[in-house]
Amino acid sequence: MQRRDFLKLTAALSAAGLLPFWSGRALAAGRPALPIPDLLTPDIHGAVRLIAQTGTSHWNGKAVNTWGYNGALLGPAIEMTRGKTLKVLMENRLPQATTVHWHGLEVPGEVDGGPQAAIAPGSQRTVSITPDQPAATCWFHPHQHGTTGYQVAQGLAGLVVLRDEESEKLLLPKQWGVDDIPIVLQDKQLTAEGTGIDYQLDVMRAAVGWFGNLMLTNGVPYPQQAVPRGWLRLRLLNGCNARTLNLAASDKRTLYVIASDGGLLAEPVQVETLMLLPGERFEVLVDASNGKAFDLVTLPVKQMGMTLAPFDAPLPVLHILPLRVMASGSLPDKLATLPPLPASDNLPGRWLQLMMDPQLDRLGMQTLQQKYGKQAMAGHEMKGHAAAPQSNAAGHHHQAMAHQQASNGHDHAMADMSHQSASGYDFHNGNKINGLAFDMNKPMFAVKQGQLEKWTISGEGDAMLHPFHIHGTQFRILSENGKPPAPHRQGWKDTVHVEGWRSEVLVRFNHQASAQHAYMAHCHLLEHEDTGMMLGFTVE
Ligand SMILES: [Cu+2]
Repeated sequence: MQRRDFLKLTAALSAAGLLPFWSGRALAAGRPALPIPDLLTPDIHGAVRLIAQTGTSHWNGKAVNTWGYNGALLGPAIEMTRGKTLKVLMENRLPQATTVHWHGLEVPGEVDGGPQAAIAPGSQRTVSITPDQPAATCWFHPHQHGTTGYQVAQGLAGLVVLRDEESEKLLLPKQWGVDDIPIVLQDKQLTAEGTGIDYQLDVMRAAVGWFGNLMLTNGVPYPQQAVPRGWLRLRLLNGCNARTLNLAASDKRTLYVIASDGGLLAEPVQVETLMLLPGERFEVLVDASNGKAFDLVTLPVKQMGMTLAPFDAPLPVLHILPLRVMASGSLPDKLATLPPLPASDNLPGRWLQLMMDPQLDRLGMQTLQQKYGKQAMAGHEMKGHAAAPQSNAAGHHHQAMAHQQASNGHDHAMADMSHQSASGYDFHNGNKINGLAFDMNKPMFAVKQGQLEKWTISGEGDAMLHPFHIHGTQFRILSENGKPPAPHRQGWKDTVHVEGWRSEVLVRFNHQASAQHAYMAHCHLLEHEDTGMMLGFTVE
């Protein structure tokens, strides 16, 4: 038997709970195996089929109605190759309209799957994707305006594994599900009976996002994975609606970050903890050659609503158990050639001011504190009025609009705190960009195809996290929340951290997007997006 086949067999046995005698003792009884999504490769016509459907998942011994692609929950990992056209035949067997957005892929607007590309229940849609960008771990998920958060929470999300010639030449671990391990991380909230996903888009979630107390890794709580000894490659996706994750190894072993959203970094970056915002991907290599078992854990974060148990302490999300078989991948010193950042002084610029309606901000925080107590506030004070933005005092001098917004919030809040209830307020357009809630019929601006631009995204005026995502591009971060980006965030990215301050990115759009199929730029905290913090733009 070839070693490759043996490893595959080992993985298959491990998944089936039938490990060989020499490793069987090591796996803890009762802990589920990590489900590995199928790698979906094109048929002889260069096509794959993606069916959005309903199904049943089992958590805590109860059957729960969930949604998935080609299955009951989540989806396959679709393999794509740079320069090769892949046809995706999509079918909607859900009771409501949905779209399939290719998050991170640079594809034309009509392929991108934004809110204008709705597929009605019972209908089909086919797109042709010819990726022309470096190898990367991307993903696909619904982008139906107003219900994106709901549909993702029901279980709709899958990975895209984009390959190219250069990256295949590297000796990185590349045996799917053996030493190249996809990891989709999501939190969920189940109903009190435990038989349904308890999704709510109310004033509290519109402000802080939907969150839950059940943490899932590829759809199961705290699974285990037997691995060969040596280098492991973890393809990490934060697929949470709103929750930031802060990953580490339980024994603090080094994580070697090799890729961000849009592909390989120039060289590996060593970190002990790795923050992933909602929608972000990173690939890390971990050295498992000492044969010792360890956990991948998520550490507590300071994000409103996300501090509650079990996230108030390091929470294990995956138990990793090295076997006696040796792995064959390695960690190269050099990974990819990234173009140097061009001078950005004379580039066309755009200013995107993220705004939360002060009333939404206040009512949302108020409800959060009433429901869950002070420990849910992540250190933000509710002194009977909207939270004072703590980290952005300086911003008010620079940005009149944000200042106005913030101070209005305070006055307003003080005036009607006592007689305003969350029930009488319509929050559905409570989140905005440049003063406007998302309007599907009005692209906000037009960008010239191929033109490099500098976009500044500002979160001045509120204290919330805004993981900001732009369609149709992989960009470079010039500054992130007023600071130079961390080394592992200096490569290709499609999501940038905005929190109380401003971030600058260098964007270019190589494909066109018409008004009928505009590209989106939005907060990837899905409840902010669904309540208006999104804009459409064209590329001509
Ligand atoms: Cu946001």
